[in-house]
Amino acid sequence: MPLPKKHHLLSRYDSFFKGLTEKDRIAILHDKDPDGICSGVIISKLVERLRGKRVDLRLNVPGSAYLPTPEIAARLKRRKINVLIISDISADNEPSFVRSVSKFARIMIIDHHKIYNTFREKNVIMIKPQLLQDKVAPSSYCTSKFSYDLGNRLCDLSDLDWLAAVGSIADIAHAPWMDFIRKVHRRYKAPMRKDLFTTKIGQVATVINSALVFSLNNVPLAFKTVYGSKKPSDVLRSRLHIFHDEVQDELDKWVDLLDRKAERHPEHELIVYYIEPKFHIKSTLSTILSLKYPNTTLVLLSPQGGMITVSARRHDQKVPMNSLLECSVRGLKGSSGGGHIPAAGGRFRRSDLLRFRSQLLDCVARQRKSS
Ligand SMILES: [Mn+2]
Repeated sequence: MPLPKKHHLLSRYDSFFKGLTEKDRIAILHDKDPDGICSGVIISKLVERLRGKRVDLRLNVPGSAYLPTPEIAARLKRRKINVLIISDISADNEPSFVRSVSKFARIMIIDHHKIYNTFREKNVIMIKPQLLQDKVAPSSYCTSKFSYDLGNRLCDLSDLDWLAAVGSIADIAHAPWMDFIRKVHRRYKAPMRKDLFTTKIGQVATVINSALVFSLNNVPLAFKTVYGSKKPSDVLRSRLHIFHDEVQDELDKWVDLLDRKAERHPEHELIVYYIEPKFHIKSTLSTILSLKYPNTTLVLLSPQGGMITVSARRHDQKVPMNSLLECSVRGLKGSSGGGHIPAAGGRFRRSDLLRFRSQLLDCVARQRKSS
């Protein structure tokens, strides 16, 4: 474990969790991908084990947005929440949300995205891997593994090791943790394979992901299923798996269509791919494609209501996808963009598609020149 033994941030983390009582009204707000689900469950189990009572409220950001909204703040207030734990969401990118909730609740942000803001409020704690150590890049220290390592210092979470492994595989954040991943595979009698997504542990990531991609209405079901599962096969045998085949067919279809439909810019090592898929497969599809084209910048676009959402991937990390998207949506009204170096996401209005495309080409050219 690369975490330091002593650190002022760790002591703040410890007192936050040790100070929770059954009288507190605790909410968990987690991201709606496998790492968000697994880390949300790990943290909620930590809360349950420490205070002898489950979290009072589970939430995710609705729709295609990933940052928390004023409606969520209002809902927390209505439900008399006085402790909010946020997992796998860079809530510091929405400081007004954090500040407004901090008026009535203590806040703990556990996340591994880029740092966008820091907080002076005494009742706001933000913990990210890069604030504690520099051995492992934040994008390779997924929130599930991070919250597992953090929580294990306070009470025994070793029965949740498989969730930390699932999150790491799902986020392509396994590389620094191969000893741990091998150990987890041995413990659950799952043979290791080169493609980790095909092992029994990796399949858990795929099954959770397919259910979420099929419909975001499955987020509560996914959380509940994982919370109630003692081992990987419990998830694989659960109702969650019924979404898998249909989503897989749709993914295969768009992988095959790339050759015919995508826009290629070999001089920029760039592929722009506009898709209109049946399910929300864009992020998963870009992850699959980034493993297939590791030395190419992949930008996938798809319409969602009046907006277009973007996924950007670059497996060899030669171009930082978070800054690339931040740059490409600059000045576009109602837009957002950011994330990790190898993987980022964003959105902008449909009417700005051409402007986004030309800004993207400018930004790629500029970033490649400067690197
Ligand atoms: Mn994550």
